[in-house]
Amino acid sequence: MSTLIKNGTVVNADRTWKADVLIEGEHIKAVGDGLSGDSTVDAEGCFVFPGGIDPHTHLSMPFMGTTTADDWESGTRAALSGGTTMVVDFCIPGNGQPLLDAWAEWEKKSETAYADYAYHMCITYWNDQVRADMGKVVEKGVTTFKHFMAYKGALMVNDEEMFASFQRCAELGAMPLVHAENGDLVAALQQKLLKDGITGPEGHAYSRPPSVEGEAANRAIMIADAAGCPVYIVHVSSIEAHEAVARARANGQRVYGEPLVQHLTLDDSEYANPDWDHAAQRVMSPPFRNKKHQDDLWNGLRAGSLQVVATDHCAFTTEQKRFGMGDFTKIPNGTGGLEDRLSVLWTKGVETGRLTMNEFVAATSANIARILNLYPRKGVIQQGAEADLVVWDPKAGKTISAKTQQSAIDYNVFEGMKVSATPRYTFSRGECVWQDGKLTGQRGRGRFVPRSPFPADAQALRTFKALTADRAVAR
Ligand code: DUC
Ligand code: ZN
Ligand code: ZN
Ligand code: ZN
Repeated sequence: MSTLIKNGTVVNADRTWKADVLIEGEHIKAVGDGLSGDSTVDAEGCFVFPGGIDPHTHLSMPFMGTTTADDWESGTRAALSGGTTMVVDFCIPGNGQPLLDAWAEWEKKSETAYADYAYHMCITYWNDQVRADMGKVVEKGVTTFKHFMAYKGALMVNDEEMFASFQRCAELGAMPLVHAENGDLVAALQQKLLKDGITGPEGHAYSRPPSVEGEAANRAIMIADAAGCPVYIVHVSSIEAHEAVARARANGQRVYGEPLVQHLTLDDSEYANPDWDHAAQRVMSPPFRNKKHQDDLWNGLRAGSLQVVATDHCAFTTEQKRFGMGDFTKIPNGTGGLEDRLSVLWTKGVETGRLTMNEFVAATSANIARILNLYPRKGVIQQGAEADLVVWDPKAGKTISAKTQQSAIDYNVFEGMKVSATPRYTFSRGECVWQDGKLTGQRGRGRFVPRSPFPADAQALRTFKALTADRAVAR
């Protein structure tokens, strides 16, 4: 059974051209002219690009005394509706829980997925068992390990633990990811603000200034340098954190930076909204920043010092947010965005001239596939790749609204935003799973995508000794 996507313009990260795409089974069989298939899909007036990959989601995640409202079913449905065909979710062991037990829980939860998925494993405490289990996790196909430098008393790890884990990553050909905020400073600032009588959502932003993020990003990057491994900084939201990433890259360190679509398009004036619910719905960490920081993140995407755009989709209902009424430190941290990432980035990035279409594809799919070692299975439209693709209609605009969204929550942080483009069709491994505003794929069809360790030349050869010698010369 084959399908021909006809009359569209193919957009990859490296080029744009008029071509038809032939899908056979789960893969792309050919890209070009003069092809024929058993059935035809019309892409006239549309762009055809690789399905979005969101490298940062939290579906059904227990957090801050509750559980995120989007589960694997509503979350991946939301993803497909917006042209995202794969998510990478964070598997988070509870305190002292063995990594493989947490994996089993995540495996069970992800059985309902509509879209393909992978995991990052979180390192939330350290001992010999964790060290050994990291090897098993890599064997099972997860080669990225996340570390929280914030959430003191819960998920946070200290420098010693991080350094041990980073060295283990170097050994395994794995890559650490880091939530970069200085958790000690955040905790101290929270107490100070509460003592001063600041209890509303604006306190959340005051307690997590850019310096808190910049310090942690620099520290994580230096620790990675000492350990001889690459590092990926999640949700880079500030000039300070971006500078740390850019400086390390200029020094030859393999460091990646991931801004979120929310930080690129929404700013800290949201926390000044007198409606408590409105402000609390936008509480996430790091918090939204001002326009100066936003401009800087856009510049980074263009310049290549930041490589990918994610959502950190971590959705809580208004009712859940209200746990923090009277004490902002108890507002569950997180916002949605999974279904709107492509439309918002297209409208605010491509339509405004800030990004080319190719840069858009790089940031939403190709670069993510490369950095996470999924390429060219995912992230590109070419012969042999899996047929994860979007037929993108640049004239099918809509106004974002919670009333029409797939996500299970009762609001949308982009509410009222007019976006200029949406998917006409979304294909996942050759199957049309979303068509003209309707879900056509089956629940549970999503598959786990295992990943291999990173190639030896990427890091195993960069031993600590060689690295320090190189760097001494370079300076
Ligand atoms: N930030 C959030 O806002 N939510 C989940 C975890 C995080 O780091
Ligand atoms: Zn985080
Ligand atoms: Zn996150
Ligand atoms: Zn395949």
